[in-house]
Amino acid sequence: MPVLAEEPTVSLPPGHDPRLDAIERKVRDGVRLTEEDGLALYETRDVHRVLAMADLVRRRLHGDVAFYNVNRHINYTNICALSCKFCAFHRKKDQDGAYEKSTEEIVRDVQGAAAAGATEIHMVGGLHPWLPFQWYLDTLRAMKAAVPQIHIKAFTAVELVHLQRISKRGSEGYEGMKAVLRDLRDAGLGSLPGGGAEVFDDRVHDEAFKGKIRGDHWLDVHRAAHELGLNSNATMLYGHVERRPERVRHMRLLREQQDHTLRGWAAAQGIRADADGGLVLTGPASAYPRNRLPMPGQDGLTTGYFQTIIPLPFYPNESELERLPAPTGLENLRTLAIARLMLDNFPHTKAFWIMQTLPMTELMLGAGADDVDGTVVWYDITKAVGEGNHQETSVRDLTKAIRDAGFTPVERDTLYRRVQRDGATWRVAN
Ligand code: V47
Repeated sequence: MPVLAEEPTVSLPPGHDPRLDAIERKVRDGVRLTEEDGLALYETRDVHRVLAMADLVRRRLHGDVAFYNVNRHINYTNICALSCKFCAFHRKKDQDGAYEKSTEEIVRDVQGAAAAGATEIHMVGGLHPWLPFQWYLDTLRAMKAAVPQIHIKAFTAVELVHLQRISKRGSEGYEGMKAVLRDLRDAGLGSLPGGGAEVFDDRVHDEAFKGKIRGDHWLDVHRAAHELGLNSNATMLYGHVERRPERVRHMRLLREQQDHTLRGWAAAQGIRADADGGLVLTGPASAYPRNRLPMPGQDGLTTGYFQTIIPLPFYPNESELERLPAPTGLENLRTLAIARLMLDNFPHTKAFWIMQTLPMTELMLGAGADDVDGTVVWYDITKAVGEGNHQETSVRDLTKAIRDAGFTPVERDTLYRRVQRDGATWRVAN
């Protein structure tokens, strides 16, 4: 008798994971999730239920709106005193491909961006070994003088610590950082991007980006910015040498800092903290008698705050960690959804389309993301698709992707205010 070939294994549907029942109740009731809950969301086979919970939260906050902006990234130099293992962007001074842009070139970029209708410049770079602090102030002033309306979101916490050092305020600690930020703000800095956070963990730090500031220092820089009224974002670079519990802890640390930052605002809004001082902004509507989310200019808002979490999947290509596999699409979706669920006091969750790709971004809009970032992009740091660094999409393509995913596109400025536009001319809507 012929031997029958073995039945191919069929992967069974995930079935019911009872751990998710209690988590879902918490999400529905607006009760904060623990780190253990966060890990359960990572471990469960029922990833679709995780995505659905994140979608519930996202719709409570933003309905079917998905935000995008018209922006331009400027990387003023790739010359960097550091050599982080995950980074394929940095160069040493005499290395092939090293560059630094002059203030004049940057101003031309800003003018070009404004002519194309950009509302925002996102400007970051390496830790340049000899540009003086004055160059940064002069460059910001020149950018603003050329296009006063443009919002400059610039300098990661890592660069800001470098600027503190070169401005000779390194020995002044936290107050020195505030003085640096005050000078930059007065020269035209509008907010801080979320880069340089990586994963807040000392083991991961020492293995993958030794030399960079540690997590507590990154958080201090953002706290100083918030105290000065500057808003900021936060990233999490995952899928390299970190483990899932370290990601969940990273989210918890960001959430705790935001609790402190928004305490005064929440009291003015009649929002009650939980027994541990946690401010959950993702619960049912009845818990928010006035505003659910902070917005610039609101009563009782005297500080800046974290606006959005941006989970960044690791791209191994050309980095020292090239041997590692990039995270899978499913892991990216799951991580985005968990960030939405854990960061219950962050107004926004961004699927940065440049790094997630546009098709994945469409899926992410139904899994917790409410923002896709910008259109006018010349992006140097990672390449998700194709060759070269010209990674631009038109408003038409971006809004089509948002609509195809079943959402309503809304243009925002850097501070998430709605934008009214007539060609390249724009203003913040009332
Ligand atoms: O800080 C570097 C990351 C970040 C790799 O605030 C890498 O709105 C993946 O922070 N694979 C810069 N990631 C990007 C960033 C950002 C992007 C979009 C919007 C905002 C915002 C911020 O890119 C770096 C680092 O964490 N990065 N190398 C890599 N190989």
